[in-house]
Amino acid sequence: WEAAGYLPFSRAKIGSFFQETPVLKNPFLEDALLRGYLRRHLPQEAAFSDLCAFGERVANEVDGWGRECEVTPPRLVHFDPWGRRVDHIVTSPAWKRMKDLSAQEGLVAIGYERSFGEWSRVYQMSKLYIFSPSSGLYTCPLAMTDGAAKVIQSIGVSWPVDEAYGRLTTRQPERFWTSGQWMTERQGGSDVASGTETVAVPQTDGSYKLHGFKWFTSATDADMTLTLARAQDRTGATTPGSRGLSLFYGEVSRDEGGRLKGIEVQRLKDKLGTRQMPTAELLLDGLPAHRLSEEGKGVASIANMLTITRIHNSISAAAAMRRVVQLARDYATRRTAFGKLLKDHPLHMQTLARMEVETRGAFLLVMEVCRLLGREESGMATQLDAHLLRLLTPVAKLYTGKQAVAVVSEGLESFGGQGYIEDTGLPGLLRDAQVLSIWEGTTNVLSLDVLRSVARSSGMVLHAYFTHAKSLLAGASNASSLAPAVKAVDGALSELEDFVQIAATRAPGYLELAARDLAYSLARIYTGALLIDHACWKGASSSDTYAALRWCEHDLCPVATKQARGCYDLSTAPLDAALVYDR
Ligand code: UCC
Ligand code: FAD
Repeated sequence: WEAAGYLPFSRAKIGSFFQETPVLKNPFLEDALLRGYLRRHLPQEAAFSDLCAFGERVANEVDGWGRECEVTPPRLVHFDPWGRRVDHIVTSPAWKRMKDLSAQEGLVAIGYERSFGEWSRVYQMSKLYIFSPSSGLYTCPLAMTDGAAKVIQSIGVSWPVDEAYGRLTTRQPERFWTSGQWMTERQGGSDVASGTETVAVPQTDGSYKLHGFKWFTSATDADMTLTLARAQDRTGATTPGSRGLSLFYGEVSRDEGGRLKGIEVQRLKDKLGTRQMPTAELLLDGLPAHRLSEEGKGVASIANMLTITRIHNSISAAAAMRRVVQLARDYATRRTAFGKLLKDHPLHMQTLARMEVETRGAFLLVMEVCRLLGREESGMATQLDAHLLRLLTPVAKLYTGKQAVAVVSEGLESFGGQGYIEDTGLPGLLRDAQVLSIWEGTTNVLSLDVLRSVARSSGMVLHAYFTHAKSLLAGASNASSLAPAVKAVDGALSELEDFVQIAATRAPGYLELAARDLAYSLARIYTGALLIDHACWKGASSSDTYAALRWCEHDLCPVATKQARGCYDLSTAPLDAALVYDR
């Protein structure tokens, strides 16, 4: 043996067995639900061939760039070699390629070209869904860019933002701009109304200069930004709270000496994830800006941006789940344990099937929001659609953000120890998922936004919800294979209606304590109805039916279960606090 050189672990030999790596295949061709959904709603050859070609490019080329972004994170160069302040955020070549690719592929433009009418948003978001986990987080600037274009469109594409609008929505890489969204200051990112200290000093030409400190600004290599500030009156006074906030547009540009105009980049954040992308603290020291909203209407005006970025967030969450499932199922065909492939262990398959069910639910919920957005933007939306869009946007964002962390975490475990190894690329998926429930409104803040949407519409958003969820079930009345799922959703809807009636008679604090469970209930029940509806479509598969049945085994209406246990009685609040601070 020794003479023949067969000793397997001697000197440079490290054994003869090497694990095959999981392979990323075309994410469009690998996704039965995505293709089924599009066959049902957007059966256009042009969309299919574009998504298929893009999927091929993502798997074979773009995914490598995404990895390059992760291992070559941005860095901040404060000074040039001669001591002049330059504040250059140096990004990787791959990050710059992502920008060009995004323009060429129309990843923002598609939403504004509207070539597929009311289904244009579904098409755009399908592309982003395929792209997101390979994008090196470039989906973050794209989300804000899309949000900024939406705000500009809603207030009117005219000076001083007409040029910007053209650049945000172009397909020409050399013209393409990205936008930032600078809302968070040191005093608070959720409570923007109290947290914003930035002042806008009026100039004689009608423009402003902004002075303040923005505590989190992502993708800070952007070309422009939308931001909030308090306009000073003639005496230099500002109005506190939400009523004092206005929306401003500013360009990120440099003077002839190469110095940023009116901005100092204090430092880049050292983050758990999203490391591919710069997130900076910015001192605004006289940033030239234009006011876009009426004075005091800043939050309401930036809400259009929040709607868009929250939808992008939900797409990224569903996409992260889909990616980890795709890789995990591939790995299960390659890895052997206890004498057989992982795919032949029923318990392992059960684990992956549960992840698949969560992923399918998230996908359908998010696509529903995209469908509604597309209807609104193409002038097709009914009042019911508008109410549903308002309610389901925060619901989808908060629910999928949490699901993504759970599913991706389970996904990492399905690779065993390799799931924990940095250069497999897998840990980055988990790190990046963790932010999805924090930025663009935390889970609690969005749960309260759900209550806001109910209050502002005098309950009409809930009326729309019940009406539409029931109509989704109606098509399944003859589908006996789905009967247990239909029964579960129907029963949960009744429980939810009862909850709403009882809650309406309680003190205001009651609903606040129930807000998170209410939002989860809205998400789970509606998703159940969507899965059932999809399983009833003539092109549906037996897996679509199975997924619906499995989803509906969840506690679909946790808010009713907990209400029955007295969880929201006001007496629980001091008990919760006492428990937390028990020493
Ligand atoms: O975190 C960020 C990350 C950037 C990266 C982007 C990534 C995207 C995904 C990428 C995937 C990879 S940017 C910062 C995000 N910040 C937030 O999301 C803030 C979270 N906080 C909230 O949402 C709060 O609820 C606030 C700030 C909206 C609360 O403000 P107020 O002023 O206290 O709230 P009010 O007084 O209730 O509302 C003021 C006005 C009202 O309208 P009017 O004045 O007409 O009565 C509300 O109806 O704003 C309106 N409004 C809304 N309208 C408030 N929220 C909404 C809404 N969601 N939709 C429509
Ligand atoms: P806080 O508001 O202090 O919240 C702390 C906790 O309190 C949370 O769990 C929250 O849910 C809870 N809470 C707060 N209020 C309530 C309430 N009323 N009831 C119950 N619970 C409550 N911001 C930007 O503007 N632009 C950006 O580009 C940007 N990029 C970011 C990038 C990264 C990587 C991260 C992590 C953040 C970024 N942010 C950005 C900031 C982000 O939007 C905020 O961090 C987020 O909105 C939360 O605000 P906060 O950090 O002030 O938390």
